Amino acid sequence: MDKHGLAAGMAGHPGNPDWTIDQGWEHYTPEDHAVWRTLFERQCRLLKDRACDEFVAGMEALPMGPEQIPDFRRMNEVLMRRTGWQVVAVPGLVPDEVFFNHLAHRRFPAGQFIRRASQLDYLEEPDVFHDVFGHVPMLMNPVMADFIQAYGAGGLRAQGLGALEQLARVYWYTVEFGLVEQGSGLRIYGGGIASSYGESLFCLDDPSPHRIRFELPRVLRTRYRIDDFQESYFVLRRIDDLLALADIDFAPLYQQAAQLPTWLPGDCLPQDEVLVRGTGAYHRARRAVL
Ligand code: HBI
Ligand code: FE
Repeated sequence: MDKHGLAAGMAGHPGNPDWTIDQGWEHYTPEDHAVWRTLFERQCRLLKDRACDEFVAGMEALPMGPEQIPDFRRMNEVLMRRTGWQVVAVPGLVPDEVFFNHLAHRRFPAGQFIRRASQLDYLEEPDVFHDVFGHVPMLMNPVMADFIQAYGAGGLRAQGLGALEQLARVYWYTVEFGLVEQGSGLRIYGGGIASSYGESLFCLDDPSPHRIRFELPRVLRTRYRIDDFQESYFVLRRIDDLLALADIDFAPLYQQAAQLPTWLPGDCLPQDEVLVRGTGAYHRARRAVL
């Protein structure tokens, strides 16, 4: 089981070693494009004052609109020119090794399928809306582009050190669920939030989650949720802070972190720079239900 709590390749191993498949853009049905349109229009309305400037700029520069699911061939022409990245289609989650290898070579594995109209808000595996709407606009930003490649290269090294779990936490609390200070408030840059209606509201508006300053040693030891909204969000001062992360040799930090206990997703520590202390009410209510 990988960190999504799923067996990678639920959609089936496509046969070739890097798990890529043809997007088969011509085979998307009108229903598929209609689901894309619904999700795209709803998220664009919601993200107006919530997404960070870099996300908005990336989106505006991409051939991506509500009409239809983007054709990766067209989108990659723009993306490649901007940051040297390309999106490759995969059937769903792929094994860690394959995932890190793609990222290290500036290939972003994107789910080829799109969710059903009946499951707009909950998704087991990243689909094309999560990956392309959620992640690609930030891949147009040179700092994020370098960071994710460094993350991929680091992942290949981390495997040798048995530190994948720690490194996955960094990805989770930045690329997936990261917030950044901008203007007079907090803004979204994580693709897992940007592609989620509920979490785009929850992470900024709900009194329940903590908003804590991103510190690498802290995040390396903080576990995360895969089944629900996050209990804490970690906040960068600016997107460029990711560059410093891309240059760090994580190895010594893994060693230190590995000797120490992990922290729970909802912990708020004395040494934390707490921007917003959450009430935790949302998750407490859910635990009561389970
Ligand atoms: N990790 N091992 C692995 N495999 C994936 O397919 C994968 C992942 N982490 C994150 C992730 N996919 C999704 O967030 C995609 O959006 C990239
Ligand atoms: Fe993702």
